[in-house]
Amino acid sequence: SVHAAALDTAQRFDEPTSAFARDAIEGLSKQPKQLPPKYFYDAEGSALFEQITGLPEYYPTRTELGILRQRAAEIGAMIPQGAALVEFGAGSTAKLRTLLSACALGAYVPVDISGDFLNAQAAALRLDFPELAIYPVTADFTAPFGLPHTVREMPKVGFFPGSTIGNFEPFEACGFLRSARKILGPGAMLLIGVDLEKDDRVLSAAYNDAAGVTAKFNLNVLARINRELGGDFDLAAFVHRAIYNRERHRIEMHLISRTAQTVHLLGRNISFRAGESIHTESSYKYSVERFNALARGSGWSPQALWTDPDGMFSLHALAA
Ligand code: AVJ
Repeated sequence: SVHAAALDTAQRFDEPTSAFARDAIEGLSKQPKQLPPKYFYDAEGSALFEQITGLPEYYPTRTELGILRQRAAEIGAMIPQGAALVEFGAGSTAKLRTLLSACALGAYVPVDISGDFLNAQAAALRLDFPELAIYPVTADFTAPFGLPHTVREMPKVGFFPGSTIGNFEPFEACGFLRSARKILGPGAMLLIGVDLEKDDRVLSAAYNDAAGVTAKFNLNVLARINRELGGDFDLAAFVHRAIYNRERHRIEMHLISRTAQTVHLLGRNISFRAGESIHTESSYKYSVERFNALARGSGWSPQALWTDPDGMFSLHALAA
């Protein structure tokens, strides 16, 4: 029946859904169980994340935007005229708009796995920046991809805000930085947002908000497995938990099974003990020193650094 399900999967699913199916089965077969955080972001999950960014406890988004706005002139001055800005994973455009207003770009190259999202974002940007050349690239930015030929002669500036790098294991973060340096080429610069280590209570509150939006966001990955892969997760049978693991410098999000239960997915039986966890996300936090060491170890030279007055979040300029 496992074989039949695999065949069925190959026939019924498009390529992204098949990848989701493979990763879900693989992660849920591990001990301890896990799911990759990139699957949080379907339409429902992206809307929930947008809501998270406006929560009083969730400081990263507003703090990074504050740094960009406060330091826009300084940051803009570091971006060469006519540069191509390559954004790894195009999200909300508020941060980008701040940059656009502070420098004279030759082109904007958003790179994202969702082509639909890229096109909608490009259309919205064109209204406000009609002169800006936009060349969207539909690709998984964690793997090597080519830049459009139209930007070949332009200076390159990578943009990776939001502390998305925090979702990578340290070895993956190093791999990403190396690959970004190769993609952007010699003489490039990388502007990257990195969340900083801080008081446990502040970190805990940011991932255990009082309104329960983060819990919904976390549980949505199970809802998505049900919707797209035909699983039968009972969402009420799992509870959201986020803890700060100080030894490993990371917030861990888990979904804890309330009871002993068996879930069915693509012909498999997935059994849970009462209290058993699915590890759904790690969000690594860095000190400035540890991030600079990671950057140097990945071939980059730290050039400039900006933080907010409370030292909550950092924005780094690295040179290739
Ligand atoms: C988008 C990865 C930066 O780790 O803070 C927010 C995702 N998870 N609340 C983060 C997230 C739970 C977020 N990143």
